[in-house]
Amino acid sequence: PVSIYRKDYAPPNFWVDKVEMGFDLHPIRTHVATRLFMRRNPDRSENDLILFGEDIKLLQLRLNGVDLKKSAYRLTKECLTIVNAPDEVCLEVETTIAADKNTTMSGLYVSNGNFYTQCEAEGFRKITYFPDRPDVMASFTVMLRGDKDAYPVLLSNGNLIEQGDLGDGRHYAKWEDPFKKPSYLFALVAGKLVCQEEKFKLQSGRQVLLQVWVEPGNLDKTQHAMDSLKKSIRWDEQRFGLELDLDRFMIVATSDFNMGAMENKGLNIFNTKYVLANPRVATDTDYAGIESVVGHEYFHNWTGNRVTCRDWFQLSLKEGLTVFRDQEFSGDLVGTETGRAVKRIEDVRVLRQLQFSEDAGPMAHPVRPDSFVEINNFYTVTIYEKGAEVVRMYYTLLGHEGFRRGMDLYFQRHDGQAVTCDDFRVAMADANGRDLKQFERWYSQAGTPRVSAQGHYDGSKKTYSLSLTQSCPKTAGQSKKKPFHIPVAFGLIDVQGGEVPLQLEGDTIVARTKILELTRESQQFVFVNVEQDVTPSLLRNFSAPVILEFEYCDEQLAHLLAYDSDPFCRWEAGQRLAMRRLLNLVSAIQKGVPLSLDILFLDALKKTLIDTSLDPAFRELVLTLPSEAMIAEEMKVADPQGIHQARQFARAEIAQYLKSDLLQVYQDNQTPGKYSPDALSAGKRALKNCALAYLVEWAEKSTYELAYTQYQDAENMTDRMAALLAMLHCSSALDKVYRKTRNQVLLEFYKEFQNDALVIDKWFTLQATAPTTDVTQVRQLMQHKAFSMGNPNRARSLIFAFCNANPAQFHCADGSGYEFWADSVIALNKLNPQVAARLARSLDRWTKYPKAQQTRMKAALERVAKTKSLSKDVAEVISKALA
Ligand code: HT7
Ligand code: ZN
Repeated sequence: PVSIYRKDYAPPNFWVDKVEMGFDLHPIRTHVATRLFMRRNPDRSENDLILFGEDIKLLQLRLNGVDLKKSAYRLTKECLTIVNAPDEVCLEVETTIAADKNTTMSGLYVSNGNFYTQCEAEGFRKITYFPDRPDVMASFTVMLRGDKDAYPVLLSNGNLIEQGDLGDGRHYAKWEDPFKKPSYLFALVAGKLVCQEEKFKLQSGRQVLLQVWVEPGNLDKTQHAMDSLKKSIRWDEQRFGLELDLDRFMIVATSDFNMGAMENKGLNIFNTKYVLANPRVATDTDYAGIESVVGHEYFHNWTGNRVTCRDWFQLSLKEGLTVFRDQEFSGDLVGTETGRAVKRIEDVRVLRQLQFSEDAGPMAHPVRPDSFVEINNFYTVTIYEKGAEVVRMYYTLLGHEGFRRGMDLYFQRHDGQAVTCDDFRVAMADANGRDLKQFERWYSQAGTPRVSAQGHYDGSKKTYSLSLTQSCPKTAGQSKKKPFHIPVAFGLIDVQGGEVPLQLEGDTIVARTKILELTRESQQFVFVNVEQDVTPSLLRNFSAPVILEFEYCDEQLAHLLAYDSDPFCRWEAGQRLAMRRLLNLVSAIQKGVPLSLDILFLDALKKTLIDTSLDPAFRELVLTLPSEAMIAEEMKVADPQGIHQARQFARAEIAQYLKSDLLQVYQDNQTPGKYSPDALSAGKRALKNCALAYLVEWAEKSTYELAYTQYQDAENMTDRMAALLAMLHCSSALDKVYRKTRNQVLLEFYKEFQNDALVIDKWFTLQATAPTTDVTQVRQLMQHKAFSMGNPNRARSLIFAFCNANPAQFHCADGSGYEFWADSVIALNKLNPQVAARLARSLDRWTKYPKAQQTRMKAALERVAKTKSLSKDVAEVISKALA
């Protein structure tokens, strides 16, 4: 595959000032007439006008009013070049699109008879020939024409300036976007849709119109998205002084979508998963997801749209920053300090499980990549989640006000521009008079740094010395790494569990938490006036995306779990205790020696479980053991079956030891009355359902029936799903006895929700991830009438869920899981390369498994590599895995 390099960036030869587009919508043949007003870029000496186009039919080209002869331009599969174009150009382009044949969900496509577009990253070129690159920003006017019955609703970016009848059963709508934008933010939607709308007053007093558009029948599921949108608008005003710049803001939901949502200017298009909710069909997690994704897309209006990316290598400029903003939004909305910490822990869990693994695998790349083959493969956890951690480090280093100063300067300097990650870093530095040059390495160096810490207490001097040493493993193309600028938030806990005031040698400031700045390979920090021996609390609030090594003994970890004032470190101590034991259990399983869990650990869990002064959501997090994927990450050679067995053993032991406490917690955390997705109620449900999941491990009729009763009586989907999950995923000896009931329940559930696609997705996932579901059963589920490979949500709910979240079955010894994976990647490749490439990544870490499994995985990878007409999306992932 051909790589594109960041170092080769050059500005365009021509700028586009204005775009006028006319669409005659028809599923088989949509006609698009575009008029582009362009002018030569005085900074470039080349005269060729380069436009990109893909999978469209060119009908006509007219330059400054004259039809262009074939000899005046070059046309390839991907590019239209007008040789020696004049300084001022008005280019008229006519194209046609077969939207009904477009299964890629990029460009213009049809879903349930409606038209939608997805132009990020390079989908606009599937609509018309255009300099489809983010540094070309233009103003757009769009005329939509279509059949009135088939497409009663016609939407595009900006303001509706005209609409009317065309006769012959057709009508039109004309839209004008008052802001210049790159083509990736273009959108149109047309079809049979209905909306919930509200007028909303901005803080400035200006009134705006907010709309949430859905397919008919879904209006009972839009309130939460609307509420989330209003909260987002208010939050950006209050936290960053950023106002909605349009008079109208629309959200449209579609069930066919490659990702979560898209921030098209004024016309956000969403996957239904992140819009539709009511208590009957959506869980607490769904509600939280909607709030954060609605926020995320809305926040892009400033971080992404008003200030955009110069080129796609700078993707994290908008994505990392916007994820940071949506994380802060969700944290602020919870309103309590522990609530905020719970959100932080959840975010860190995702980062560690997915991004650390990406950074250690063949697709490792810096937050600002140096090259790519297919940009769609770079919408990764590194760009998004690690990118957000990088932004969070500015926040930690500069403080709340300092960060705000940096943001203000960034907008002051760059509003209306397409810029780079460096521009953002320089704004942060300049606004605060700080030198952040070394910080640049967070953008340029891939891999997860390791920080190893050592502490020494000197009773005679009353000092505590902390030594920190950093290193970073090599990654593809980067064998030697330079030291990072790492903020290490640090505290000390005394024997009574109290916080020790921190004073650095030679410093007068005393603080409870100190932000230590590790910039060299090794540094020492000496704290004075430390009256007694202490336990260090390191990397508070997870102040940097690093792996922290410190030789804690079990007693120290139990002490931190009980007393640390930093909830993140408190939770982390519990995870370390658990991980140590889980790894020992795996090793015991491999050696065939008896398994056991110790009282120190079980008591530490018990203390947290029964401590009603703690937030229920926090207790749930502590009680949740590290996932199978996390355990695998800690092992040199992963053993999926051993890991599953070890984790199940630990769960059963914990269930036995905490028997009566779990029952008590289960009873104490019921949430009767009207459902509310607020953090406290959701936290109670999470803890109650965590207790239930442990309780079914007793392998006793009484607790299994508790789950069954909860399933039958549940008044919301959170409790229903949790009960189903407990019944389906427990590994207890009652499994056989209850198989019939479970199958019956699954059938009934399907019947009840068969018309609700998002619930049926859950139904597939539940089965795909059950420890008893093997490859054969997944293949059978693919034959179910409700399964469709062409719908990304459905493919994810079954195929991805099995390959990524059922490791013990997916990695079964005969390699049939890998055969299934290869078949699925090949089938998806024909329909939707972006989705296929995501699935292709399930074998990224194939070298981490035992030799025999490696051989089978390699064979599967090679089979995919040899497939005819392999998309560059899939080819890039597979070739990196095999490199
Ligand atoms: N900025 C959006 C990215 C996106 C996307 C990228 C490639 C292919 C399809 C896509 N759909 C949405 C979403 C976001 O980060 O807000
Ligand atoms: Zn985004």
